[in-house]
Amino acid sequence: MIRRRKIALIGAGNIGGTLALLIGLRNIGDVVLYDVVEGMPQGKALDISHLAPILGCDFLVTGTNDIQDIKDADVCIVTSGIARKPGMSRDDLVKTNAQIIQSVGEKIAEFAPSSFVIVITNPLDAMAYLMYKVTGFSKNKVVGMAGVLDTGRYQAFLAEALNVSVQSVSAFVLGGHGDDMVPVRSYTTCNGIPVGKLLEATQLDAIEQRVRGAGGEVVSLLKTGSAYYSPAAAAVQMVEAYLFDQRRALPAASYLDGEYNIHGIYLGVPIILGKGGVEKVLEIELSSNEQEALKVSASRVAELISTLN
Ligand code: TXD
Repeated sequence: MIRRRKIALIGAGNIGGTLALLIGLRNIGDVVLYDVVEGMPQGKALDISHLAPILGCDFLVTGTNDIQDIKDADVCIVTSGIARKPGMSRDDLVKTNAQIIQSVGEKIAEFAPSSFVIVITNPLDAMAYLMYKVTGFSKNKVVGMAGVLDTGRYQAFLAEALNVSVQSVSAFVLGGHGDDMVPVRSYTTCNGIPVGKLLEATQLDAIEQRVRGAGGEVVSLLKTGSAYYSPAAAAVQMVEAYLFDQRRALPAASYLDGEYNIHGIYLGVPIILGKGGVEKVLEIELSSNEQEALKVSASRVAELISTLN
């Protein structure tokens, strides 16, 4: 029987609302927008449903304050939680957001037990780990979105410096979604040409530092919250890889069970994403600096996760 795909957006704030729009525009599936704020998801859904005829996209979008409406979703994208304000680190969100993720995870397990879960809520790696633990889902069905976003930032800055199309830059950012994330220069190219052959090392250092701080740069400019257009776009890339079984290679926060000599945490690594969720974690050779940086990032994530237990 042909069944329309159902995507539950848990959190209908800045990212959730943008996700509903992008999913509709790209005809990925039907959307249920859920939030605890009375009426807000319903208002956003109604508004988006009015654009469907204008732009010719046939999809159903509904808003709700009843979590049971996520029932039998194929994908759950979780943005529920508070966002950073200027002066806050992602880690400052852990106490509040952990409680929210705990309750949301229990509901996902109850109402959407076969769904693929993409966590966006910060601090990302710790929240993805908590979601994995709370839902009891297999490790390949719970993933965190950050690497695609951080890689997009790296690509954008490099394309600007090289004065080339963003489509000519292939980049990689691994590690935790924090100030110690790891832009992997040794695998970053402009149409196959290693960026180290096109830009000075000092220029690349500055770009990579800007990537690490890009989230904070947006927060300090917006003053009222954090980035949402690019995070939503990054999650859309992951939803499409899963629902369309693209077997796409991309960086995402995944459960490590010995890969990269790291055990028992979520961390941004290269994966293959397809209909089975995280089909495979790709273990790639890193330079000694990159290996060390990944280890440092992993220890920071592990430290934050230890505060959850
Ligand atoms: O790359 C990444 N992973 C990050 C993630 C990129 C940018 C933003 N990052 C984080 O995503 C950010 O730090 C937040 O933790 C989340 C969501 O960011 P967003 O900008 O969408 O925050 P909003 O606009 O505050 O939306 C959060 C919504 C808001 O409407 C709340 O009412 C709702 O979450 N909320 C809940 N929804 C459902 N269930 C519960 N319990 C709940 N609590 C709050």
